[in-house]
Amino acid sequence: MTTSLPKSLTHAGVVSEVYPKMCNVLFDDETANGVDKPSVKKRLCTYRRAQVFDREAEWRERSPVAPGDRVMVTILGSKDGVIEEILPRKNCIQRRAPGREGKVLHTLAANLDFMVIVASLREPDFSPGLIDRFLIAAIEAEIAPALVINKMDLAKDQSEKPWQVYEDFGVRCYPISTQNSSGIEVVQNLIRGKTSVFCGHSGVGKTSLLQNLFGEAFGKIGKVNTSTGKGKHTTTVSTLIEGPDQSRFIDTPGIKEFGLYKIDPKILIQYFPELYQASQKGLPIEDLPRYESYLRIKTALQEEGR
Ligand SMILES: Nc1nc2c(ncn2[C@@H]2O[C@H](COP(=O)(O)OP(=O)(O)OP(=O)(O)O)[C@@H](O)[C@H]2O)c(=O)[nH]1
Ligand SMILES: [Mg+2]
Repeated sequence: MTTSLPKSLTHAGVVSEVYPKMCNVLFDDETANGVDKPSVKKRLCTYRRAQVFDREAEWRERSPVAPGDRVMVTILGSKDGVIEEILPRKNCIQRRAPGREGKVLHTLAANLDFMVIVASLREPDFSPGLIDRFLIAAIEAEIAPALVINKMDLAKDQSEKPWQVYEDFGVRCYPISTQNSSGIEVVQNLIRGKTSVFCGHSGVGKTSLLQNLFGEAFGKIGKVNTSTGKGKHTTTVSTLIEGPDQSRFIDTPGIKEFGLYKIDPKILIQYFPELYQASQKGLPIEDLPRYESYLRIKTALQEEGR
């Protein structure tokens, strides 16, 4: 939408956290508040739903803004603001909103350069199903992915490498431990100067990794349930944090399901590069490691009618 307000009253920023009907915005320029107003880096902003929703859209977004969205804000009072405009997204990661009927989307994060898929070797066990779905979403949104395997300190045997299949078809894989800081530096170099989203199951150590990379405490770190090996959904709101060298990180809450949308099951195989290549060469694909996962996702997409 276009705004009729004078340009000097609106200021550019990036959405850092989204709450029902409100979100926090980090401003590009802390001094943009005017001479008579105190300089505030972060403001809680409201959005006028009717103004920012696209009524024509087939799919409705659970919330019209997502962490990483670029917005124009009118400053109100000393601490608050109103979002006047959401700038077009370069890309985004979206899933079907869980527990919602109809065509409702949840945008996990927007305007990304990089996706760090975090898994753990154990506690919780390495789980390829969600990794496959995140990789599909990354290919679809044209965001470069990397797979970080945390909790390597829990390895019983150094040859344990459940991520081999991903490495074999070209995904960059980084075994690390936030507990003894091994492998952290490589990840740090990888994300320097970029906007990266950190995603994966609850309890794999996303927040621990970000605190380790960032060298600062923000957000909470939870315990993993010792009997089920599951995380406790400690991070509840996606949070964008500004780091050094203009890097930005988005910590996301651990998710249980990632319902893909708008992916045609007929061409799903193209999102599994090793299966696709084999099929193009007329080779059997049924024995390849990710074939079962491919079938499961294909069936789910067919049942959902996309
Ligand atoms: N052994 C071991 N434990 C770790 C490591 N990294 C994190 N943990 C532990 O794993 C648990 C979960 O860590 P979090 O950082 O809260 O995990 P998360 O992925 O942010 O979880 P959610 O916010 O629920 O999605 C905590 O008890 C951490 O101390 C590691 O490298 N090794
Ligand atoms: Mg967390």
